[in-house]
Amino acid sequence: MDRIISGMLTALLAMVFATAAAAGALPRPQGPTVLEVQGAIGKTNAEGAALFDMEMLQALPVARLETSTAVTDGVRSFEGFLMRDLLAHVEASGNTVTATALNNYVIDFDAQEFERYDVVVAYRMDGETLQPSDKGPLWIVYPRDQHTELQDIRYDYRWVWQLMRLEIR
Ligand SMILES: Nc1nc2c(c(=O)[nH]1)N[C@H]1C(S)=C(S)[C@@H](COP(=O)(O)O)O[C@H]1N2
Ligand SMILES: [Mo]
Repeated sequence: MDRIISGMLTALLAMVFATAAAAGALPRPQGPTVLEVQGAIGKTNAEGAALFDMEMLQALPVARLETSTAVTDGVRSFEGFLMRDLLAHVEASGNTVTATALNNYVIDFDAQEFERYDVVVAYRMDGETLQPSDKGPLWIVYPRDQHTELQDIRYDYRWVWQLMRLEIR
């Protein structure tokens, strides 16, 4: 009898853990939140949102990009994560991504763009952590030198610096 009950308990616990995994709880950030993702996402760690501290963002696969920019001199070397990796990580399912920056700059992206191009959300430039006083802590950077069609004013305004929020619709 004891054995049957303990077997049932084990099965019940397994179901509870499987449900928690499927609901996709992300760990809570331990440090200050630097990025908030909201909207059509399958994984959250707060009410309707996925919050990330810098450590969580740096745990994503590291993406490196060498390119010139529209606002700095010469070729810069960026380090961060791919936008599409972040969107997959939170199980984003919308077609439009709205980015908001600390200075209240807001712009919409077609989510397909992040499949077509290796768009990087950078936290380092030339080995230095991006500071909020200079494009940081997060800067959306496009592989501008790798694709001539990205060397265009329509893309320059998508290089959102001081990124703080993404909303998926
Ligand atoms: N956070 C933030 N990112 C931004 C902007 C802004 O005002 N705030 N301006 C955009 C625009 S309109 C352009 S053309 C490029 C370059 O802006 P700049 O020429 O003012 O440096 O950055 C884009 N990213
Ligand atoms: Mo601009």
